[in-house]
Amino acid sequence: MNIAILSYHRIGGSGIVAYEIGRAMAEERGHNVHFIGLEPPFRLKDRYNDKIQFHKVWLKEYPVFDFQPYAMALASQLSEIIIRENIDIIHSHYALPHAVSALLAKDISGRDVKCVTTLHGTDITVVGAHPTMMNITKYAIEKSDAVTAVSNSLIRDSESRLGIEKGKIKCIYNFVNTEFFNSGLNTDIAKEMDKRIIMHVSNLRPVKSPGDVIRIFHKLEEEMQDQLELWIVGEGPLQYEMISLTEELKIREKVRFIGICSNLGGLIASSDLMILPSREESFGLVALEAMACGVPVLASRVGGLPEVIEDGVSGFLFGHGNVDEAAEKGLRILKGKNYYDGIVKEGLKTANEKFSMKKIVTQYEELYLSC
Ligand code: GMT
Repeated sequence: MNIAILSYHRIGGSGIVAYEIGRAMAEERGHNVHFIGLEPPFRLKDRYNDKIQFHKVWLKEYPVFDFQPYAMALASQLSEIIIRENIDIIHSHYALPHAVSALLAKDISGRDVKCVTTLHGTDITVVGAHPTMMNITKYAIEKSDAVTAVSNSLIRDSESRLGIEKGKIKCIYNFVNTEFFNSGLNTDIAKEMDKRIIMHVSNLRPVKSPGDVIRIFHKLEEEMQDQLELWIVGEGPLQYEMISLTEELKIREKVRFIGICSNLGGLIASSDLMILPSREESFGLVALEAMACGVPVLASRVGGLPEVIEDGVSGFLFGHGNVDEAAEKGLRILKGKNYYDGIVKEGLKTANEKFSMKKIVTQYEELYLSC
């Protein structure tokens, strides 16, 4: 098959999943894959394959436009690619704008190309559910030939918030590439540390409740006196509020802000606990990446996270905003060696079995073939 993949190819769960699906379709299953976007997927830069091409979307600067119309430029250039490359499937990650551009490109090209759309979360819960964008999001879902969501929770949200008919959206979970995330990656970083590392990875936006990371760490630190350090990986708008909070709680010197890091697997594998206290999370790919690295996860009981983590078995869940419950569970993990090992073992099993890359990529390939 000739497959076009539309995604935001920056660092972030949806871009990673989109890239890994395309890479596996080309490298492991012999399909021709065309990534289309403003920038190539960042993992592609280090990896050549003659079955993979990247097509840059060019934007025409014009002073009358308040904003460059990316969705239209994409639709126009994609309609040409459909014909030139004989595209069979367009796989859009995010309803907006990608699925809309894909439908428009199909119409312009006049070809019977199939449109597959994957919903990742904020495209529904934040953007799509907003009255200004609801009708076009619903249109993109209803007109796509097949629609998937990364968790059952996201399917329920899409059905209830947008009034989508039951059965239209199918759940295909996210997965993790264990080449980049595994317990063997544990690096020199950890060996040089005399403290245990508590980690948080996100884009530090309000939906991630990053202030709770600091509050939970503060409580863990109070109990474990100088044994812990908090590492924050990623960057985003709430970073300065987080820094102020560390100063207020007098723990500034125990918290490192690492920023964006390309060796994420190595960093995660060097840590002892991952905290993910989000207000909303359709799946929580970083939780799965931590489990694949043999690191226990302490996450809020929201969205798709209970589908990824079994509370008390493969990780721990707490009520969103309940810092006391989170700290109590965090201490249970950090203080009990046998307990810790049991959670790690179950987390690894979940990452390698329930969310195995091979199994999930097969589900996408079967979906493409069934369209
Ligand atoms: O979490 C974000 O803000 C980024 C966003 C993205 O585009 O990667 O994440 C969403 O998609 C990921 C991949 O499917 C999911 O693992 C995240 O849970 C989801 N984020 C939210 O629902 C808030």
